[in-house]
Amino acid sequence: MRRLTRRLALPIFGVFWITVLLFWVTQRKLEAPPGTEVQTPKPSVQWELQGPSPTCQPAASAVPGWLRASPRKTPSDGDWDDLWDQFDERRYLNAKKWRVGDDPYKLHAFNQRESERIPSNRVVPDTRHNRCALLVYCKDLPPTSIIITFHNEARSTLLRTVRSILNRTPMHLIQEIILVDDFSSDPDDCNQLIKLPKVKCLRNNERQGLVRSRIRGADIAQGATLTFLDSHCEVNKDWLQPLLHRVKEDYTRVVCPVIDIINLDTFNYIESASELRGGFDWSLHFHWEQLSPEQKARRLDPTEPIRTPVIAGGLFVIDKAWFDYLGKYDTDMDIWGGENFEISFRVWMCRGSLEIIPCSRVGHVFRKKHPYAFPNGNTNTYIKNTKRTAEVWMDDYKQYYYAARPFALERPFGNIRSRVMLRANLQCQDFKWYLENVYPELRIPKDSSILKGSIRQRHKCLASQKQNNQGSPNLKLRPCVKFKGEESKAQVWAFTYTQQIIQEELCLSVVTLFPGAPVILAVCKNGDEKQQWTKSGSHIEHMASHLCLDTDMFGDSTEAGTEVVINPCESSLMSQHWDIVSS
Ligand SMILES: [Mn+2]
Repeated sequence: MRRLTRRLALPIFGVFWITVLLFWVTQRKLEAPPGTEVQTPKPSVQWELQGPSPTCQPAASAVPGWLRASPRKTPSDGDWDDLWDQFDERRYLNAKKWRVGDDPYKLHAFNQRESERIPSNRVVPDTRHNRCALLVYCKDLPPTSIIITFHNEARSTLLRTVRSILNRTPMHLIQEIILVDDFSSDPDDCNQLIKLPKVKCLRNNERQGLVRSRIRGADIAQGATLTFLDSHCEVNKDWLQPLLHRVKEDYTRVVCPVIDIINLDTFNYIESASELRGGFDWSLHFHWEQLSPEQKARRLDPTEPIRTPVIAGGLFVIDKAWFDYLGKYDTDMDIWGGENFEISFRVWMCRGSLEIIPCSRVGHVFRKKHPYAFPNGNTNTYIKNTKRTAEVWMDDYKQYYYAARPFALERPFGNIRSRVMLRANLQCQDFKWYLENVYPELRIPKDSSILKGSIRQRHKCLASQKQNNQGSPNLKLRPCVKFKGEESKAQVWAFTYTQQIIQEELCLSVVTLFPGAPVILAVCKNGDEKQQWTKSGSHIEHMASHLCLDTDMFGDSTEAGTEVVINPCESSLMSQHWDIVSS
């Protein structure tokens, strides 16, 4: 008996140990924090330089804990169904419906009829890379305050934005949805939506513009992070978790989704390229740009975040305390435009970073024009906002901004003292650092000189002439005027280092590259060969066509019959002889 026990003891002991070992291993696997399973970016050189390694542990905040809002209790699934039932969607939409015979593009610059035909809870294709579905995010992400500002948004698109959020976001991640109605004509556009779960409505008593409206929303937000969205969006599957995850790891990151395209005619949801980032030229004009071949080669994992020099501005997540600490926004910026450069430069230069997260996708209706009026005109507002950005953040490099936008020089831009002080208090890097470390691809022009003055043919001057209720002004030869005022403004031109001939935001351009083609005024577009000119002797040569700026007389040879064209260069022709008299 004793021998048997002794013989069995060894195997029993072995089995016992294997069981204990197995138990221990499985327990460890279950207990492992979710962050360790997250597919982290391959440590390329750039990534190693940026921020701490991904974990679910938040980095220490710049702001004391008591300043941070504590998340509130969220309603249960039962409450949530009741809330939905209280909202009469059909009644909300029908009150403002497109009517047969009206132009469906008139009010919103997109196809209102099509937008209304599409259900508010439609399914959109999952446009993420298939590896995104494998990622695991922190389970204890804090709820966010979603802030949507709008001015006379179509009810159908506004509602679809909100419903897509409620349908495709885990409820516990939404602290609240704050709609900021920037003085729309009908307060009910916003007010009726507070019957939806989590939705709050703030209304401005006068038009404030995007920046001040967003700050108003941010100031009442109770979430630890702020999620800014546009009012004509549809969020895609699991859009929020990857954004909140990145901010939780490091609160200095400001993160954006990839912006898919909702077609403005058909409202089709279209996947956009994911390997893009935000770029700009010296006129502070935003564009999307491809990653360079080297950057693409370094990306081993398509789910890796993309560092971006600037954000498009409409959609992003930022830590609330970090947003406040960094000085929110420049409240003297009006309506829309340019604020994205200001916040982008500020975040980078004051020790934060900007990222596009490929696994987060949000659709947006891209329009060709603004459907609403700017009280001071579209260009004036854009120039004021970008000029404030250049003056506060670009140091001596602002000369290239002025060289690209010569007419911004004499524009009023308000007082910037508080923003300059903010930059000093935050002890931010200078713009040279930004160019070297964040956007080395932006080339610094060799020349920033501006030649400004009138373009004369004998005693006549090249002048723009506004047309009644039409887009771009005409080009004419007019008697030269010296005194100040609208008339003389129409005769001032600037030759820039980009080879453009500019007046305000418009450039001398040609319709075609053939002899006799009319010369017109068109919105300046960097690198557009139709807009590039060079002065050679007394000629002004169009570079792409090698034709010369000329005038043709039609009919009665009066001023009204003069047309500005391009023709084969001939040195003897007086109609091709131009003098530039600087002012
Ligand atoms: Mn938009």
